[in-house]
Amino acid sequence: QTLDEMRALRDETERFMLRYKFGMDEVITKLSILREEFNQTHDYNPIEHISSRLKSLDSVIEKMARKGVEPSFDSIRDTVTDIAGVRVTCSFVSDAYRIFELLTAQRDIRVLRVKDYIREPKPNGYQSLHVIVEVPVFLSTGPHPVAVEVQIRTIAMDFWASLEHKIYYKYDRQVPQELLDGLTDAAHTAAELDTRMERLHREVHGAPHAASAASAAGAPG
Ligand code: 0O2
Repeated sequence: QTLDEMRALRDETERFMLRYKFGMDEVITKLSILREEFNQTHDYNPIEHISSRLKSLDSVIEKMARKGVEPSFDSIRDTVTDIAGVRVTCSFVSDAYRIFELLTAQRDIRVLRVKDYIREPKPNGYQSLHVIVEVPVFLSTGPHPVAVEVQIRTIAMDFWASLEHKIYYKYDRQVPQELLDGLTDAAHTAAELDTRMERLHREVHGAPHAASAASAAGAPG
């Protein structure tokens, strides 16, 4: 490869990744607007915290290798749908579904995939509502659709997931069974806490019952 070809590949890679950052920024703006508007109009804040991360190129390549797919810009676009990731932490389960509905109902948002691990937790107890949305990013060359993974969860779910994630990496993915059992047990405790907090919240505010993503308007799968 010539030096010019290498430079061209580097530039194209940077452009490719930058689009995901822009997509992420669009989604964060949408969520921040909802959060601010809720605060102002309803004097209530369903969103506790919004965080985001762009997957590193190394992690993208590692994921492609794990999936056994030859990396190209097209194959990465189709295979790695969580290059841009936004995490929304809500107080209550009903808030998580509410944010999901409000975001996915927006006309420039296209829902590509929904995984409702709140309704159906993973065997280890992991709970979270995942939605991959496609959002248009307006560049000088015109609109470009970008996929962004949004993870919506409660504080209790987030607390559990962050500890589990740390343990998983501390043991290099080989966590002793006893610890795994302890984590699953803790996940059940977290879910129970969410149910109790939701009930108390409803008594105070008369908030609606928790729905599920499957019943939310316009959400496929
Ligand atoms: P990181 O380091 O958070 O980025 P896919 O992306 O479709 O190939 P998968 O597993 O089908 O992979 O997607 P899924 O189930 O929607 O999960 C993707 C992300 O959810 C993970 O990203 C984690 O952030 C989170 N997640 C899923 N399962 C667990 C779990 O058991 N524990 C914790 N703590 N987080 C989980 P990454 O890229 O794996 O990791």
